[in-house]
Amino acid sequence: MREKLEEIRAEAERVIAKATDLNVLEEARVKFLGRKGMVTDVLRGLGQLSAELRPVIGQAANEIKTAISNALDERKTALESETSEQRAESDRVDLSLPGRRPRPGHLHLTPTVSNEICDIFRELGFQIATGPDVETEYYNFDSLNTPSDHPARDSHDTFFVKPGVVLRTHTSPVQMRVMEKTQPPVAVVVPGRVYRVDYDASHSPMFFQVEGLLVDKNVTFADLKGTLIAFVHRFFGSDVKLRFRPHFFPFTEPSAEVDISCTVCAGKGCRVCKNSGWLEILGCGMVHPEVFRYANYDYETYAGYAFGMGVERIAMLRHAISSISHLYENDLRFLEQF
Ligand code: 2U9
Repeated sequence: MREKLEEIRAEAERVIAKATDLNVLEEARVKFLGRKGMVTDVLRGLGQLSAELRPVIGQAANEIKTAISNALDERKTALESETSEQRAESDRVDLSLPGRRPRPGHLHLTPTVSNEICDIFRELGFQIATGPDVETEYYNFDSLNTPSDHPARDSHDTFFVKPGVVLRTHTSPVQMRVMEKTQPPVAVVVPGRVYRVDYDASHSPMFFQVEGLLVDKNVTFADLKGTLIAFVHRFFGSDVKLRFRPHFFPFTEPSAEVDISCTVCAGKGCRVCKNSGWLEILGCGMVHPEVFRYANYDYETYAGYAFGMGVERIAMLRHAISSISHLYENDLRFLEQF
């Protein structure tokens, strides 16, 4: 019996010393000291021993039980400190590593260009005005001298929200609302989204415009030219030439379209300007007397000029961007260039 106990002790010591994790150690405790364990087995059999042997073997079995229990506790403590050391090592923060710099975001090219345009006109004395994207036909067309049979008012060109209500096709209704509330002198630029049923390489159904309006006494076409020349020279450079071509808009008379000498070939002729040497950048004109009548302005006393430009078009010309879709696809490899 004694020998059997010594064998159990030796095996227990071996198993405990080899245990590399706490689960193996728990299995060893069950195997040797558990309810059906090897030492418990010996203690349970003590009753069958002679009266002389019983206390001797009983004492030896209890000593071995204590020894195995102590060995299990020691090994458990050792394993626990090993795993916490390992964890400390794997969690160690290397303070000497360079930090990860977050990439800063920035404004998209279109609002950047819109802000630049507005800033130039602000320096020239204009104020910024804004208004609703959803407009009445009255403000978008009628008050701007656009007759009800004008092709622009067709549902093939204009998005109708419901009869009499449209997505504005230009920011001009904002100028009309400003005139209704303010007496001259008025000098405003109006940035904002506009909507037209139009979609190809140079047109998007929603795009950004900046329009301007100035009304005062003694305003002439020469003032309009001077302002636009100053704007173009500030935005594109002072060596850029301008050309005013007669045009027609219902809300201005006379009206003109403005071309600049090609920013790519300086007027020599290239693919971008289709060999003409010129690029169309905006429209303008003197405010039509009928528009003043709608605004309750005295057209005998006051005169005014107005202009309008598409922001994406200006951005595309400045950066030689071939398709407006680049400005709407949100590909960071494209956008990060600006
Ligand atoms: C009022 C009176 C007159 C605004 C004007 C243009 C000329 C013009 C186009 C340029 C390219 C629109 O984005 S585009 O398609 N605009 O050519 N806009 S004059 O005239 C006004 C506006 C408001 C009360």
